[in-house]
Amino acid sequence: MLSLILPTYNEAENIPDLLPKIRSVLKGIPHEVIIVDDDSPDGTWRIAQQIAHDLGDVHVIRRIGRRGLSSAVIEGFLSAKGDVLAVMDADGQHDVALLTTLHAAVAEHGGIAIGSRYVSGGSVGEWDERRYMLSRIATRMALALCAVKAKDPMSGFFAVDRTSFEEVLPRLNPKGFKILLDLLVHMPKTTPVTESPFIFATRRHGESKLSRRVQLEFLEYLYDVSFGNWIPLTFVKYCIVGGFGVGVHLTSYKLLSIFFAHGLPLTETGFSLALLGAIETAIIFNFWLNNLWTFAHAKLQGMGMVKGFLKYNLACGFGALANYAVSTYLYSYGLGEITSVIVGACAGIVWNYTMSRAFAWKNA
Ligand SMILES: Nc1nc2c(ncn2[C@@H]2O[C@H](COP(=O)(O)OP(=O)(O)OP(=O)(O)O)[C@@H](O)[C@H]2O)c(=O)[nH]1
Ligand SMILES: [Mg+2]
Repeated sequence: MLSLILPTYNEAENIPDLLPKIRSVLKGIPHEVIIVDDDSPDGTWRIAQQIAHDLGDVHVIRRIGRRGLSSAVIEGFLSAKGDVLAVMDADGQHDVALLTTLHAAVAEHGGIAIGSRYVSGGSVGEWDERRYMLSRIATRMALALCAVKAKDPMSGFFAVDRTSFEEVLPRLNPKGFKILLDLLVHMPKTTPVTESPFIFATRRHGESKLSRRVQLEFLEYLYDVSFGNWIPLTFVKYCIVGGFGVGVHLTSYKLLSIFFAHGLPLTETGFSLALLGAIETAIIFNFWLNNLWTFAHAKLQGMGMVKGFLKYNLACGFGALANYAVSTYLYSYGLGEITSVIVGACAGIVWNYTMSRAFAWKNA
């Protein structure tokens, strides 16, 4: 049996056209279609549920408060009954007719069968030069990590046999947008792969979800797979935020020191006040960016965010103390004003990271 997963986010206009085409192509093959929708604001899930009501072989999973293409596909695979699991975009870009080829290839050889834009006969259709180049670069970078090689490891159109999927499941990373890549990274080298060409059509209705954020997540994924076991991605992101935080710290220090100097040379009290103000400004900035980016997967909201911010302040209190003590010590011993501020700021970062993980974003 073939289980076809259609991940959807705002595809209300595309789903009604797509399902009859799938049914007609798959009429000779026992199959089910599972639509995994992330509570689309355009009500894709409602339309899908209406269609599923009339068709026994269509199921809908409506996920609340969740987003993510890879995790949607994994969830679909997990609830599927078939021995061949397939996935296809729901926006009309993938050639429905290829489904029978992908199914036959997996049923016959096992492993994985890919609808490929980069084998002879396939193409990316009407992409502009920029998107084509970006895709080629990303594909090259991704291929370096794949245990199982394929011409189009970033395709969203493929089928895999259930046993191969289940073997690799515990190692998969549900965070990204590219589930095929993740499978190829983690599957054994000997896994059979077939690639069949198709021409990537233009989206029928609605908007792409391939945002800059998704592109950034792709780079994060590459880092995570390559070096994440040695230096966790969250620590790298925390340091990058910390780097920007030092910039915020210095800028606010400079502005506050001008304010407290009143046009005269800065006193030690003035230095301390400007420093304390700058430290708190940097703490607020760092909390905001860490919550938005570093720990986006465990993002704090509402009251949770207020509590998290208080804990973060508390946790950073010791870091701030180290920062303050080092800066004022160096300044009082005659080191340059800005050098003292920078060295002090760096002294707090590692402490702050450890404390943030322990207190504010415990679930990260
Ligand atoms: N459930 C779920 N589906 C998603 C999510 N993001 C994208 N999708 C679906 O995944 C499929 C691929 O997304 P697209 O935005 O079409 O990505 P793309 O095909 O690489 O980009 P375009 O060529 O611009 O369409 C579509 O069916 C989307 O509706 C998500 O967060 N959750
Ligand atoms: Mg698409």
